[in-house]
Amino acid sequence: SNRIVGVLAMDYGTPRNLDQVEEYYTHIRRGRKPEPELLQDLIDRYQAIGGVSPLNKITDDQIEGLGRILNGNGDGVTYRMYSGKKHIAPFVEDAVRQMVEDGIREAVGFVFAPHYSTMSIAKYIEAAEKGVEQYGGPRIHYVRQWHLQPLYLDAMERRLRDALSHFSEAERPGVKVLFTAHSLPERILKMNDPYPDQIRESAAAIAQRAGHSNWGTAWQSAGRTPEPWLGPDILDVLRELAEQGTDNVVICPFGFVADHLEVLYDIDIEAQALAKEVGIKLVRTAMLNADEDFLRALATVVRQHAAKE
Ligand code: FEC
Repeated sequence: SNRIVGVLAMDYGTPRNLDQVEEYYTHIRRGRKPEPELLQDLIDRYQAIGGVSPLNKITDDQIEGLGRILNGNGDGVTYRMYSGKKHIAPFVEDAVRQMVEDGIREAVGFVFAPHYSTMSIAKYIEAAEKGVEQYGGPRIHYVRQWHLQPLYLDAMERRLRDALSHFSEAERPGVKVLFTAHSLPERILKMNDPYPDQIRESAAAIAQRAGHSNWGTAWQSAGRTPEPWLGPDILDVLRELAEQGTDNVVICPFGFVADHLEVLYDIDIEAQALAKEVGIKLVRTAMLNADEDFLRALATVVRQHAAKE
């Protein structure tokens, strides 16, 4: 058949160069310009990871690879890929407009983040629906979460086993595995947000697959705002583990899929520096990036949602 399905692949977005950091940060803060100190602090973090985040390139590679897999099995559907970013152009709304211009009538929308929150995934969906209203279509089926997709769990299990292999067999049962995701303002708890439960259940599933019972969860990268954020923060957990005599830790930042600032700086620079200071050997699991095993997980999710029509 000639069925054409648009695929709206949404991600956070990152500045393409240091000159774009202010405009990007202002968008994240919903139009409020950051104070000069906050801006400089963010520029310093980008500089510490080489001046620019690899996120744009990785997202492009993911979308290309996903399109190749989706269109490679001759299921009679042609999938057209669209990239929409949350905080930098091309924005989610721009991608929706492009779909309309291309004559796309039905689409699947998903976000490159596994867990659902009213303060994360729901915001992407709102942006897309704003575009749908403004430009007149298409009809979009949204993937709200994919944190328990079996191929995703397999892919994470593989990376967790690799990380654990950096420790001797004798050490391994004592290695504390910490699954981390982006913190959110604590007020999500009052809204009965599913995010904390989804973090817990997917962490449990991955730990179980890897046969590792010594694990916990922690939050990372809390925003620099006055309101309280979900804790415990990963840095506090590392300090506490060191005090209790734990020498070996694996951090699995499974709330993210790519090597970007929140991983390359917050874990690889900030958390590593603290680990060194308190005498912990810290290994991070590899990110999924554009690896085939991960893209197959996403392709499965997209096909399932496309079949809903
Ligand atoms: O450039 C890069 O490589 C980094 C990209 C990046 C990703 C990312 C993921 C998530 N965020 C989430 C929530 C928030 C909330 C605030 C917030 C602030 C920032 C700032 C930068 C930033 N985030 Fe982000 N986040 C990335 C980058 N994020 C830069 C601003 C400086 C700072 O506070 O550190 C707070 C907003 C406010 O101030 O009011 C809330 C969530 C995710 C994971 C899900 C997703 O990918 O969408 C949730 C990648």
